Amino acid sequence: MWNSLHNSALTLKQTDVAVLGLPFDGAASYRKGAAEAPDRIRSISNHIAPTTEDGASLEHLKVLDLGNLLPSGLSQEAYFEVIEKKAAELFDCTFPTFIGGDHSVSIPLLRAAAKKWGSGLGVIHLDAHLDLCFELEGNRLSHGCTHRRIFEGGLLPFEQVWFVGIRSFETQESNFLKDQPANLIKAMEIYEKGLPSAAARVVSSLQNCEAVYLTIDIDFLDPAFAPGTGTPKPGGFSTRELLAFLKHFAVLPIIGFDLVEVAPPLDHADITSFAAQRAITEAWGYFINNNRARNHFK
Ligand SMILES: [Mn+2]
Repeated sequence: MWNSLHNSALTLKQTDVAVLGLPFDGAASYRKGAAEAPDRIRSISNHIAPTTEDGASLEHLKVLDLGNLLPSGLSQEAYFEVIEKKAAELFDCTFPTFIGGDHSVSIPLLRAAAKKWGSGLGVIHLDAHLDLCFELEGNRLSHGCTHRRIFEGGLLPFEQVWFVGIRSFETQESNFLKDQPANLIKAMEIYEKGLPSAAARVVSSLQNCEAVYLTIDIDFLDPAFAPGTGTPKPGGFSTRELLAFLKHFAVLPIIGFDLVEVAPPLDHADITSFAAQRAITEAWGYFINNNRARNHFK
């Protein structure tokens, strides 16, 4: 799909979408492999027609695949500065689609978005985990610390982030949440009250935001649907349910998203990469034509 849509002659300002791979899994706490995801998902996409599941064609999309931004021997801090700078450039002129990498790569992405939109930004975090640890295994830039790093320094108001699909708590995260109530929709609540009700809570809360950023950890899905990920958590969602969430969020001014934690070496028959590719395709179908989302740069 991307090889038929990708047009290297486009300038960033001319694009509808820019794809950037972030092949970094140095901050995964358990099993690595997410660094291989951008290339695997690209490769799969080249065998899939550029159409949504509803039959809409994406052939009109102006797509520029920027390839991978490599860590190139940099420290994690230095690499993240490079990512943040690139993300800021992309947020200024296109709809970025970032492919991780472990979830730590969202730290510079969220920083860039928060610096641009500030209190006008909403964030939707689809994940089994909160990623609110102060520190994990001695690393403050761990994939388990993503949002904790963002809330520090008041970069983003806590009440404008929605944690959806949560079914895992580190003790330090539970302690943190005692002082700092979060917009939390646990997996069991979605199971008991239904997906539309969960989606409606998020949408009504964020609908007046100037911009909404979406970060999708593939372990939001149940391991049955996404076995290829570093820290799977049973009791999650089907691929069908993920796609349904995306459809609900189409009314929001989504300005870009990342999809992280796909780990091809841990996968079976590329199930997880296929799910990721599907989610990216549907996200483009739902979000790119959303006029509200495009107003900020057109
Ligand atoms: Mn996770």
